[in-house]
Amino acid sequence: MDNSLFVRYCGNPILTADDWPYSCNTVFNPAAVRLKDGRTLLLCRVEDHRGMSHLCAARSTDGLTNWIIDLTPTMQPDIENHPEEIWGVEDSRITFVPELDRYAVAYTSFSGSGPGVSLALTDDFRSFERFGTVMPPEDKDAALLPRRIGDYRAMIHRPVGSIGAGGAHIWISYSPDLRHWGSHKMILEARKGAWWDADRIGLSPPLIETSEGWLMLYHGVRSTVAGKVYRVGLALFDLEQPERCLRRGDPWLFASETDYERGGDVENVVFPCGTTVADDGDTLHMYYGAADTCVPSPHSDLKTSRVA
Ligand code: BMA
Repeated sequence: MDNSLFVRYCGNPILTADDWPYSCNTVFNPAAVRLKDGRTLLLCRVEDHRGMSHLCAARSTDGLTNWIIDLTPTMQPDIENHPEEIWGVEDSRITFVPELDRYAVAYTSFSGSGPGVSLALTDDFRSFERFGTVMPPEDKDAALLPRRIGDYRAMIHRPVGSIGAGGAHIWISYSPDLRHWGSHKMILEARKGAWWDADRIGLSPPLIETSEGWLMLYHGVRSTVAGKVYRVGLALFDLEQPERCLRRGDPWLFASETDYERGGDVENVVFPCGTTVADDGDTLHMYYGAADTCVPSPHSDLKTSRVA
């Protein structure tokens, strides 16, 4: 039975490789942000026919239809200056940072040593100031918080332990300057056994600031004989001490159900990387990759106040 918190848009999927102005294999796992002019920008992961990914921006006035897609890749791997991007750039998350008046884009740089976290700043999603690797491999699923915690910037990310017991859990790290990171703490642990989030977890969209705390949508992965199943759940963290988990939901709240989520390059994957808040201030639009193949969008009636 459906226990989804979200309602799928009837026009799903909203973006596929067929919509793209140039040839590609798949379009998925988009970061999302409302621009200052109210338009929605999705920074989509686009996989080419070599299997390598880059990022490409699509803009829409209503966040659902009439997407204007950049005619060429928006952010390509820059292998000469950033060899850690040799196998592509993937799965970005966007945070608008009012203090900098710029957007911070955290993304996976797929290096020869595995995936790491890279960071870039941009004003316009046309040029990017790259900071290079901020979390070395293996690490991914990162997003910056929109404001400082005390004196420090904070980033959520998901390092992977090399030994079975190391696991794949969600961490927070702090930085004075966006380049040097420390005070690393694990904030949410993958559960064990039969749980839907038993094998590995990772941040999905950037944290959402509400009056109750930082709301986290995270993905959980369970390994089955038929492969991995990705689902989405919720946790809430303290506003001034975001390493303190205040509450964690038990059931998942979003999972693969439709044909476009169950079938594709990687079956049974829903992988959100961005949310936006609609003009009513209450409706949350969640953008996700489905089956590593396309981009649908559901919305929820989740109440969000004081959204950064
Ligand atoms: C994760 C990431 C995502 C991908 C998912 C399912 O590890 O690599 O980019 O969508 O696996 O394949």
